[in-house]
Amino acid sequence: MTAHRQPALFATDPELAALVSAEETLQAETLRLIPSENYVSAAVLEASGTVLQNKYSEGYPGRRYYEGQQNIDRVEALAVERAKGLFGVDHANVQPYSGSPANLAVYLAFAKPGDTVMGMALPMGGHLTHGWGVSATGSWFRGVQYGVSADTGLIDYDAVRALALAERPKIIFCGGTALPRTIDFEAFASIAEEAGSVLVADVAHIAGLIAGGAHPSPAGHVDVISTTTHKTLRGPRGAMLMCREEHAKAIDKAVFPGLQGGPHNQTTAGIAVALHEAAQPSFVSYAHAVVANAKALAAALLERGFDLVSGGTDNHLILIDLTGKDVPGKVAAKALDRAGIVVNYNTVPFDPRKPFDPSGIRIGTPSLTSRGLTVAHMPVVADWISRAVDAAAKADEPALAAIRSEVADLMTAFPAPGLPL
Ligand code: DSN
Repeated sequence: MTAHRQPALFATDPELAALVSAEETLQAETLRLIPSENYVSAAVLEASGTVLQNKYSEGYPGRRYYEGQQNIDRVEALAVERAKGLFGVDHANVQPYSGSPANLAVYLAFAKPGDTVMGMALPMGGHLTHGWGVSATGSWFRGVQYGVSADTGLIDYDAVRALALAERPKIIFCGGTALPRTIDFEAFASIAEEAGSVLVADVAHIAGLIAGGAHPSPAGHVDVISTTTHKTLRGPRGAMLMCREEHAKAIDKAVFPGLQGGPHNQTTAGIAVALHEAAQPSFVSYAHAVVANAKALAAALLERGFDLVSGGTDNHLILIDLTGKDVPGKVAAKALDRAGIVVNYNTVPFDPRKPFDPSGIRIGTPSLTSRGLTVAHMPVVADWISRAVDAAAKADEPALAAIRSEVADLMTAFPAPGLPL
């Protein structure tokens, strides 16, 4: 029998262990282009799977409702200090379970049900929790939404200002999930100040780029920074809220006891390790390489006749509008998956198609950069995408299988962090 990476799990529950092994193989052999995914390091993986799992610790370091916090308090304090240092903020709360609960805590801290809140519309690149109708944030609050200009695919800051001044929202969210361009936090700050709104930067997608100096920081411009920890930041699945000192009490109270119970201490440990890694010089190189790869990939896709929302990218993310290719996003995404290239189908701004069957695919470079791929590989990646989309149009399964084999060959030469060789 071959040695197993999780021997105890394999002995206790071979059925589940086999699924974990299969996922390891899938992640190792495929080209993962989902821009919100990444590979955590072996150190983050180890920290996230420790006996810290066994401990309840409602409250905050030094102010808990359970005893036995000698080590847990220090773990959380370490994560908090590292977050403050890395992002240059007064206060950090590392307890939110993930991005949506983090954003809900922001609502709880600064608004009352029925209040007007403002964010980018989901089909324009925003997030569900920025006041979109099907989310609790769009049912319990009155969400007003901005978008991008139809001509440029860019945020029209004059239109955002006009909406904010007309609506005077309690909270304005900037940031989103499908924004290929730099967010102008200073412009949002001046709008929020004029409108009398609390400004929240949801930087979940770009937190690692900010930490590595490859995207301007919202620190000093916004009231609250909300982020997940598992995207470009390369930590475990969790979230953080960071803010000015004046908002610290409101944020902490909203997270606990307002919204959550005991923090997930094993995740806090993983976040602490990820923040330590993100403070190293190598992470600065990583963040800049993510952007360089995305720009090179965008250029290679444009050369191959793809239409990109906003014409390209400034960050880690590319939104491809497939309208001109006559292959809808979902068909393309599923064909790419069969070719070993993992993406997600996505609405594009002003999409005439439905969200579950939209016109676009969303890709990004955080994961491939973590594996060491460089700008020299991006024409190859663009070629695979182009060939796979053509194959999807012709239902050419052998062509997709051929790409899958080429992808696996290259990926085998670039092992992923945290995965078995
Ligand atoms: N699911 C995240 C993403 O893929 O962007 C947003 O919550």
